Amino acid sequence: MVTAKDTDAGRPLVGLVMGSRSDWGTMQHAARRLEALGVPHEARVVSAHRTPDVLFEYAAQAHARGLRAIIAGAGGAAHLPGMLAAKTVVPVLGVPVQSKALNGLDSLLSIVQMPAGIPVATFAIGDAGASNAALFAAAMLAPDHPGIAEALAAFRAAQTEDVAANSDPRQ
Ligand code: RP5
Repeated sequence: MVTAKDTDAGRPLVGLVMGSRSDWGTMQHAARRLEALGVPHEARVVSAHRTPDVLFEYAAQAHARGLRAIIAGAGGAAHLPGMLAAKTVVPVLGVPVQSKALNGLDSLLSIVQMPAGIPVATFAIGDAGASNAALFAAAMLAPDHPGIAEALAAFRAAQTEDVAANSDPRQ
């Protein structure tokens, strides 16, 4: 069941941002999961390096625009999640994008090693991290949004059933 509060006239509850269009291959896994769970969201390219003013404006307006979580994906010297977190109280969920040079270890360390005071919840490198960040955002929203809670419970149940129905690895 999707309630009026869930959609709230289509106003996004989750901001999905990434440092480059080249991150979309990874971040689309978050978008797909949010879509499947009925979580209203938006997607934007916001670069810490190339568009710092846009980053500041996005973060500064995030709470007032109704965003309740920001999923931020970036690769390499991945400042985007930390810089967003520095400018908003909206929880930031960081997704390290797998870089070519260092396989995403650079992205992971850039995002996870925040000094005390400005937290960024950090997920696994790559597609799994993007997907899990979306599931985490849905779990954050679930207590206030029964439709999202229901969709999340259904996803978990289906996942469990799928393992049970395919438990013989030889088939
Ligand atoms: C980061 O630099 C982006 O998040 C991306 O992962 C990486 C490479 O960006 P492009 O050169 O592909 O635009 O800022």
